[in-house]
Amino acid sequence: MDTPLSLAIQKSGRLSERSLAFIEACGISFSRNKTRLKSTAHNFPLEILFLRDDDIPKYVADGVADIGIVGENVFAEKGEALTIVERMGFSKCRLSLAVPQNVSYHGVGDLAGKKIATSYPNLLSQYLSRQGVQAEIHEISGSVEIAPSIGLADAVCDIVSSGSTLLSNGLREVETIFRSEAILVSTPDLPAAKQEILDRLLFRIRAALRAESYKYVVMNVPNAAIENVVSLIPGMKSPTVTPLAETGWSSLHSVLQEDDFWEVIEKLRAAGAQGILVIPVEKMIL
Ligand code: PRT
Ligand code: ZN
Repeated sequence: MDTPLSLAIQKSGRLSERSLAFIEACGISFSRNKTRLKSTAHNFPLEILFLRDDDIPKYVADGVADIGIVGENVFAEKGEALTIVERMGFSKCRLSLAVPQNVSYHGVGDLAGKKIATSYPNLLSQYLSRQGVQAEIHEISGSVEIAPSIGLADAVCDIVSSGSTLLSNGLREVETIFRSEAILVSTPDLPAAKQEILDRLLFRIRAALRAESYKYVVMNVPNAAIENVVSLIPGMKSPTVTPLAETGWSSLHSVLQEDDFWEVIEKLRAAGAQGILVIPVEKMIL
């Protein structure tokens, strides 16, 4: 048996569920004992370590884990020399500056000399120095958003997703300084045998990622409209066209990208397509 590749994921929190779903989508199964830090997969040379997200970059850098799934915000803040192997497309959020709603704001220069509370002192200080603004960074580890209301800071720099936390704390988002999503990171110098396992894992991850952004569509099209309908379907190779029992009609099968899905469906209907079936794609291997 190969020495397994070790993957660090968040033990419990916003990244955990989707990280586990990816392992499952890769066809990898393991039993989990919630009190244990480590599990070994039954059907793939993979060991899974369950950690706090903040610790993942360092554990990977130190070689305790070979790869890890972590928020890009945490990765960039920690500054460890790791390779970003894949962007995972979930847990999208941004790191933003926010000020109390009743304070006027004309630009980042207004923050000069002010006190800004954050859990991301490195990303914030890099941003402020790029902007040529000097401010006092007050590092706190949690509940950053209450800092202005208790007089601890004039502004905050915190993770925002829907914006409702800022709103309910009387704050207004004024600058986005970093955009983040979950990423897969690796030590830059994996031994060849482990790199080979990572390549196998990546092949599966990419098939699952690709599948997420596509739908399989089946529709009935009058033969006279086939050429027009086909010209409306972007990407992939040409669609499959098979005759229906009813003369003059064909069934057309293709894949559509999620992004422009509805626009394409509307155009297909206008061009004469009927009985359109939309089916999720489980894996897509090119
Ligand atoms: O216990 P552990 O240290 O492992 O977890 P944690 O509590 O430090 O992290 P966790 O689970 O909260 O977040 C893990 C990662 O999820 C973050 O590093 C981000 O990459 C990503 N992520 C995505 C978010 C959010 N969305 C998010 N909304 N992380 C935090 N938030 C918080 C934010 O701090 C703020 O308090 O949610 C609030 C804002 O949300 P909205 O929707 O009100 O704007
Ligand atoms: Zn954390």
